[in-house]
Amino acid sequence: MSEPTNGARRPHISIVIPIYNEEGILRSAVVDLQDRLKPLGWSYEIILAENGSSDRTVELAVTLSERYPEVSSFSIGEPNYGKAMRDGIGRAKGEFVICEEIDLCDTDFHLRAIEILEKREADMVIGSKLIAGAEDERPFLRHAASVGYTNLLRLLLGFRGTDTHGLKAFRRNSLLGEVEACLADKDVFASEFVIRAYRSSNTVIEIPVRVLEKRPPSINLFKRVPNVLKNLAKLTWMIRFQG
Ligand SMILES: Nc1nc2c(ncn2[C@@H]2O[C@H](COP(=O)(O)OP(=O)(O)OP(=O)(O)O)[C@@H](O)[C@H]2O)c(=O)[nH]1
Ligand SMILES: [Mg+2]
Repeated sequence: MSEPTNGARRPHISIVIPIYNEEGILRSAVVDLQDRLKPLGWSYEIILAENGSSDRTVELAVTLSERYPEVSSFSIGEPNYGKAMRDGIGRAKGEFVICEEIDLCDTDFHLRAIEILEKREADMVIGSKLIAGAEDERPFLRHAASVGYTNLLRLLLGFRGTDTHGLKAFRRNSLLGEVEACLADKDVFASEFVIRAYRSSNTVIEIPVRVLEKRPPSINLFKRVPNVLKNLAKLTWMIRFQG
């Protein structure tokens, strides 16, 4: 496992971005994100959490972390979204953590979520693409799959929200225990984390977001289904029967 390329600073806000085979948009997304963060005057870090890429993603992430003091990166073995997020959150030094996606980088969500967290109106804010007022501009099939997935979570696990895969922002100290308690990895980590947050003593709220991806996802929707269903069955077993 490689160490984060920048170590000493303690920023106020940590933005963790998992990346996998993102050579096409990585550089422009990180540069553009920093351009949009600059006027906000925040003290922040961007953590690029990579695993399993077979293209030039690692090389580009290292170059970005060498070039920009706010950016760091690490790489940990096989492709695994959940493991990358978990490790990225573990390395985050900010009081607030934002879980981003490289094809979204939604500073409008960052602003609204951090304001809510600063005012202590919630411990976790989720940007939902499925709640009233949201605009999901992904292809209809992906939207429908997300609605179906949320309904499954409601049915199997009593999930009370609308979107576990939305962008998230949270107070690190309040939620770190829930992150560490998560047993599911890969795609289902995001759902377990959110469901655990709802079941904990923390206040979780959703706000509507507009989702407009910069590129289609790297992994085909249908290829993800078997793994998601397997992990969902495991998650149901863990949460229903083992707490
Ligand atoms: N480190 C890591 N990052 C990943 C992996 N798979 C996807 N990502 C990253 O996770 C983010 C979201 O991935 P997408 O391919 O856009 O998937 P998506 O269907 O839009 O995501 P969800 O709707 O949140 O499930 C991007 O920043 C990807 O680079 C992985 O195996 N490892
Ligand atoms: Mg996406």
